[in-house]
Amino acid sequence: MSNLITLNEFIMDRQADFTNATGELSRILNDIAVASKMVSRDVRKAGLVDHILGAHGATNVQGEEQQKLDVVADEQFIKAFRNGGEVCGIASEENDDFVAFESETAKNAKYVVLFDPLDGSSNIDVNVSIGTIFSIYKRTSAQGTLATEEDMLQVGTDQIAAGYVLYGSSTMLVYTTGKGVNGFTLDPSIGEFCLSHPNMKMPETGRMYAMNEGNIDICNPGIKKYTQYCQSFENDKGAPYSGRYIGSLVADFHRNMIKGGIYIYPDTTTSPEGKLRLLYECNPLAFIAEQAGGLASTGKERILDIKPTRLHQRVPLFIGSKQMVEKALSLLEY
Ligand code: P6P
Repeated sequence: MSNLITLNEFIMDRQADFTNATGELSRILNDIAVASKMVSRDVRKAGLVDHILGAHGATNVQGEEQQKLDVVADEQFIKAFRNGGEVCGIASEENDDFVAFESETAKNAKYVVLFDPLDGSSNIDVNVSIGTIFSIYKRTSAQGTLATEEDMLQVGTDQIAAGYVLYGSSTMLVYTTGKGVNGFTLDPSIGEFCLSHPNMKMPETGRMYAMNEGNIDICNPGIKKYTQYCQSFENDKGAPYSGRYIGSLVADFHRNMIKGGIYIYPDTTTSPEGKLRLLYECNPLAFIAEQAGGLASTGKERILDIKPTRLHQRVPLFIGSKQMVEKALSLLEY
């Protein structure tokens, strides 16, 4: 037990990594950790407390029916950022517009956070892993003023930090501040996230591909060629890969971080921009993937290079082990 390192201890130890560190970012990461513990508690009892289960009735900006747990998680994170005093504004999948916090403390804060409070919510009722994804930027607007939409529409390479929480067989928080990727597992007996996966590296290759193959005939023909390559005996492994698609991006991405693999959600004839959102799904996971030695692309360009134009804009996503992403991209037909 003596080598137990809690998230809080780790963040404080690493504070020196940030030039002119004055603790704000550390406090934001801790605010995220506390909110994640609350969401984990609610997720773990989702099957029991019917006031959570079932559609909230409202639909979010994506036109998707909001599951009550989505809304609960969204409110949990917004409360943590509003009360934490280090964030001047947020953008979330569950909110049509961004939110600029109006207190004097918040208006003087330096950071904005973009997040998907509970990705994979369609899995809530079937008890499959779901996740939170977050991305932190320095504001571009002047301190002392309300946050602006421009603060939210920053290119992915300007992220200060990014991470995800996976509510799976255990609850894990994985994040980067641009100096590698580290994973923490929640120990419910002490209520602390503990360092369990130091310096995570995504294997250069793997044997698992994750894609909704129901889309195979309405996306780039090169993707069908790639899945056939994966399923053949003539591929780089001399044996078929395994298809593993959970339908929960964070769960599929985390498995690929550990075992190697690729996740593909392409543009299709019905969704010409793809399905996943650039700001609070693709950018944070792309930052983590690259920090761990992986790749993240739309098929045409690096995810992190895209200049956002809309809060909820969607992009195609090829993300995972370097060699697998490169192979998939090499087969695309334009
Ligand atoms: P489909 C969940 O809604 C999500 O955003 C990702 O977590 C997941 O990988 C994907 O969409 C599933 O989409 O179209 O395959 O059901």
